[in-house]
Amino acid sequence: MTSSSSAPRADRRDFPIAIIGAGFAGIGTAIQLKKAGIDSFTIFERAGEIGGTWRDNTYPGAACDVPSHVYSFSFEPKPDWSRTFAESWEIQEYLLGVVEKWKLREHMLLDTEIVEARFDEEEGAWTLTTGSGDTFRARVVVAGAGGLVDPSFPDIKGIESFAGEMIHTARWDHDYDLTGRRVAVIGTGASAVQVVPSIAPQVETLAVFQRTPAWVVPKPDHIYSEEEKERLRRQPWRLWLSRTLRYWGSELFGPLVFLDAPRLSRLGERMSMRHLHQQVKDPELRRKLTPDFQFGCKRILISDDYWRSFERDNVELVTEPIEEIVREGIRTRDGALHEFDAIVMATGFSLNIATAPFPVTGRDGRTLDEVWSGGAVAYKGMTVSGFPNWFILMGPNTGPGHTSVLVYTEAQIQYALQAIREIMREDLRWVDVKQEVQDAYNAGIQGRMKHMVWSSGCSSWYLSADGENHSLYPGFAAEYILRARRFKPSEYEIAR
Ligand code: N01
Repeated sequence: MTSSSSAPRADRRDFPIAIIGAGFAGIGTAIQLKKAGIDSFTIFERAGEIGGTWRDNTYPGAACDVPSHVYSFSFEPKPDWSRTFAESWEIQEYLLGVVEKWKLREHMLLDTEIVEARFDEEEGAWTLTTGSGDTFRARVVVAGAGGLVDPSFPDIKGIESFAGEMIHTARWDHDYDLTGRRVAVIGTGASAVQVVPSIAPQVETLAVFQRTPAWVVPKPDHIYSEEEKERLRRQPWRLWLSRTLRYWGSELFGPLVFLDAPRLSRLGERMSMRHLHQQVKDPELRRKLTPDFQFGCKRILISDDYWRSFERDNVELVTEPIEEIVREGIRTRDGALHEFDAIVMATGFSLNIATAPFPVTGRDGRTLDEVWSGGAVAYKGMTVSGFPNWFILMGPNTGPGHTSVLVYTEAQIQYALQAIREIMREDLRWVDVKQEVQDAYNAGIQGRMKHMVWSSGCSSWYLSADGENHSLYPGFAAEYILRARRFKPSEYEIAR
């Protein structure tokens, strides 16, 4: 950093690299840079601790709905996960352990938010400005700021007038005790299916406000015994096999989840309906919980205890639309007032994939938000024409609907690493993806979208206001990995 005295050693080197964000993406990049012998990087993290999603989402029941043997770094396998679908705290512990092991803290500036980035073509460097006004010069930026970060509060009339406790799932208030309280949960997405069954036994009453029911499938969870963990520790091939089988298993079933193929979707719908029948006895309740959109159009949820929660005497499903939030609670459109001590917002996140994380100014003074005003687009989800030496992780059209996001992230890290090596080896000033290369790639991606189930007519956070999908990758993870496996200088404009 040119002005801060607390800068780590990275800025004394002649090839400073900035990593933005200390979640899975940023930590994975740092490890791979270290492995490649490149030490001149700094990780900027706006929060006071590493972990991203797994630091922020600590609501009761928070867990990953992807098995941990694949939802972990392939290069940092962990044989002793306590269960198939690890809880949030265990994933956070894993990340903390990895950070210690690779001594990444000495590269890290916590509580340091980047608020602006500006590229200098002559110098071939980015100037990053922090919230406190310090500046940092980086030859390359790897942006791993995350896609689902900032909690989204719904635009409900009177939301500020509620006199009780309002908690968002992604910013859980652990000091507030829900025991014996009258609680509402708004939302029925991936966070809600975890928090509802976890708090239901503790609260006096729980009302779940559902706008759209979701397809829910069984969760094949399993607690690993000490013997199993020991076997995985002693015989690493077992862990590798478990990861490999889970990865290819999700690829095999991928089309059921992402293709707009009604016959395939019906298989999923039947499985989910069977699950619903096993969990809920009341036919009227089942009707209310049954989605009317195609399987996979919105994110498929995995739970063995969400639907079952509605069988409890203290849990109610409210399908009447919310009219307004008032001092005492929630008024529904039929005029009924539902009184609560606390409202839990399980209403998701602003989609940070689709916008620049902060003002980013590239060549010719153009900003990323201007360039993305018609929708976020990046070559292979990573590089944007006009923004040289800037690599995005978990960027546009790289989210999976069917498998671990980390397999995509690892491919992106390798791509960025190849580019960094090329820039260093050839002493390049900058590399900037050619506009025509990016356009052709994006045309292919958007062309395939019409065959994807996400475009089959439901509304979801996957889609932008104009109905385009700039979030998910329309295909198999293996195909994305193949496409991202090589950084090709010929696809880039190069300045020496
Ligand atoms: O949020 P969501 P989430 N009135 O946006 C409802 C990841 N994740 O936090 O469907 C009433 O999915 C909204 O209703 P509708 C995962 O990628 C991963 O649950 O729009 N309701 C919906 O039901 C996931 O997709 C894990 O009609 C309102 C809910 O709020 C993403 O995070 C775990 C409303 C929001 O659902 C987001 O999941 C958890 C209103 N005004 C999350 N506004 C893993 O296990 C919104 N809703 C990896």
